[in-house]
Amino acid sequence: MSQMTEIKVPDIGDFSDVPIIEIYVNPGDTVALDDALVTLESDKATMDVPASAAGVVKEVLVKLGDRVSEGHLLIRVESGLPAQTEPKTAKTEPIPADSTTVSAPAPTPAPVLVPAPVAPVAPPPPLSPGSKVHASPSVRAYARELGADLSKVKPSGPNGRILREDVTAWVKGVLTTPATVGASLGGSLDLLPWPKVDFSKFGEIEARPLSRIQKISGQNLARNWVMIPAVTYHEDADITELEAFRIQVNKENEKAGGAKLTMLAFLIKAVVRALQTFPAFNSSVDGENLILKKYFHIGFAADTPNGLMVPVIKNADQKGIFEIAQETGELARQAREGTLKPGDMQGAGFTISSLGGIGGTYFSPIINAPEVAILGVNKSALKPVWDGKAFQPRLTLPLSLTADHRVIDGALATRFNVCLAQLLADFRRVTL
Ligand code: CAO
Repeated sequence: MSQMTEIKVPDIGDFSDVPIIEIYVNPGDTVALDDALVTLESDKATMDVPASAAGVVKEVLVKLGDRVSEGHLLIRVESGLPAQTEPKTAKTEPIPADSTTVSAPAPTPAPVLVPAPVAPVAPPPPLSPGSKVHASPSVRAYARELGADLSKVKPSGPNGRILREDVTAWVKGVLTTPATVGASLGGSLDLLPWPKVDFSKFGEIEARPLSRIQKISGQNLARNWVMIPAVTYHEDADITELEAFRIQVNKENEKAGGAKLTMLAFLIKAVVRALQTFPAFNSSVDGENLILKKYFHIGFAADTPNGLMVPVIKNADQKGIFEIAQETGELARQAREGTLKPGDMQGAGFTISSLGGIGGTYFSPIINAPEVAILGVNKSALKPVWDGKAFQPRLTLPLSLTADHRVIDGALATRFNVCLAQLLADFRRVTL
């Protein structure tokens, strides 16, 4: 048999004449026990009045802005369930008047609205000093659940109140804004807009549109720079013997009209060997998992007239150095001519960026996500190296390894560099 329950304002302590600032139900709505029906707000706290019976809302007897006190009839609910004789106390939440944080709700329902020190259930998002956020406890709880910073949410409710939909809209906005993708919802980057300068005020200028490749790689690089906690580790490899060997083989091959060995091809082969020793460098972060790749696809940065491209040598572990040299040359040519196929730029597990043909000493390459490391190489140079008795001229190759610190710490990165330098110093080790 159905029964009508009258839901009234419960005991709200010393307060009276408190305005209703939100009404969550309309006639015909079904409510469950303890669902928030209305929110009251005094100058010190907000409070949800919960449903003391489950059922269908028959009448809403108040409207926004009405002032109510204990015992004021709010809503009639029809239900088959027996009504609770004693209405539950309201859920209260103090409003921080001038604090710098949004307070969490009191851990146990307090019958009064007086703000009490409360233990936050989660680290509260910061508010700018002096600011005041108007939101009901349920909306605050919803925001906390999503990690939304209420001080950043644009309110659309009466008197500047933040509604549940406002929080949802803010979260959606954060998720679809490229600059903040991946940043924690509560800690978006909050960057200043890009400076707008009229350069022509200072002298003659020419506006040249960025190429398509520059735009695409620019977005990737910016994301990788911002999202990866990356550290660059430097090492010098003694390539005196390796370079002598390369020159000797190339001379022999020149006579026979064969292909030319490049330092990049040796580097790819040595890197594959180092990756086999340190599998974490051939991995990707995927949510809670680290994906370790059993294949060895090595990307290499190619400088093209239209911008940077990264072709990939697939299964480099199964290829000889001549084959790798020939393939890098061919892919670099295609990159420069703009004829690379998409498949030729996919699947890399590790990337090498060689500036050795140009110069430089060291640099900090940016990791090509979702990879976790990249090796930068500059121009080899003869350097005096102390052998215990005298300085010897040694051909030294500067290596710059950037690694994702979430996966690779400094000790591991340095071990990788030392291993790579040993492989290059004595290439016979590659076969061990
Ligand atoms: N030290 C000294 N000399 C080197 C060297 C090194 N580390 N690496 C290459 N060289 C020499 C080569 O031996 C070659 O000389 P020879 O013609 O006398 O043999 C000359 O430099 C030119 O080499 P290369 O750069 O044309 O060829 P490569 O195989 O070394 O590199 C490629 C190919 C595609 C990596 C290169 O052409 C390229 O595009 N590099 C730029 C990569 C880049 O832009 N990285 C930055 C990314 S972040 O902005």
